[in-house]
Amino acid sequence: MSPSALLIIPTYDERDNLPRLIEAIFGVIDDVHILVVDDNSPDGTGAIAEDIAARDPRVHVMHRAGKLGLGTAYIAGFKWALARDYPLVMEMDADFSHQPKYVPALIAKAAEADLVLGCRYMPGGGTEDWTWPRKLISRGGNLYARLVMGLPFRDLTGGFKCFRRKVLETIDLDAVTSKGYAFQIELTYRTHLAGFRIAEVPIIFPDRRVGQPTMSGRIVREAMINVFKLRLDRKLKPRG
Ligand SMILES: Nc1nc2c(ncn2[C@@H]2O[C@H](COP(=O)(O)OP(=O)(O)OP(=O)(O)O)[C@@H](O)[C@H]2O)c(=O)[nH]1
Ligand SMILES: [Mg+2]
Repeated sequence: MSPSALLIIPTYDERDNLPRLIEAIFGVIDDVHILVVDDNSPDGTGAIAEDIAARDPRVHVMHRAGKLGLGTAYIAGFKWALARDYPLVMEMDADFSHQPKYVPALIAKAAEADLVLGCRYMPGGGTEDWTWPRKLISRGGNLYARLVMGLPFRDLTGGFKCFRRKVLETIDLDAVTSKGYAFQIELTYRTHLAGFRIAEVPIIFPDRRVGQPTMSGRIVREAMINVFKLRLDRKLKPRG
């Protein structure tokens, strides 16, 4: 049987999370494939991923030369997926903030939508263990993106998503400009403008337990500016 979905997991220094994560994913769903996109993690995550892939044919690894950023890791993963026949392609973080137990729910919802967003800000969803500044940044970022972009979705900054391959074949992956926090917003914006159906499913999002946090003021500023630029981009106009 061919797998229903490819899960793309970008990694940078996730040696303590990755083996447990892959095991947990296959514990809830076994007919998916996983592509780890590792940016030459100094902690050796890439070699650990290779070990797992050598034992399990469902696991694949892409190695990149250095830390090139989350956005380009996903774009590279999408292209890898499109060169094969996965009907669904998912984005997932390695740090357990995206809980494996929700993978089947996102896949199931893709029966009726072209893009499914894991959503923290709807009934049944939420965040755990967040400090108030982090809550404020996330809530504010979502509100800002929603207003500036005119998008009717509740979680635009999350990165736990399931795309039908048609979406990735249609939107211009090489035109995606955002790298950090705004990358997720831009993908959803482009998907929406191309006329695809987008649905949300509730997720509880716990904070990372192991490893280094990456959020910084610079990332947030870049995101705010990028969202505004995208909205003004005349090449990006609603269809019809
Ligand atoms: N390949 C690759 N993966 C990355 C890069 N930066 C982050 N990641 C991975 O992308 C996922 C999301 O990054 P996180 O560090 O969890 O980002 P975050 O959730 O905004 O912040 P914290 O969880 O608070 O650290 C994780 O699996 C990281 O290992 C990168 O430059 N390249
Ligand atoms: Mg995280």
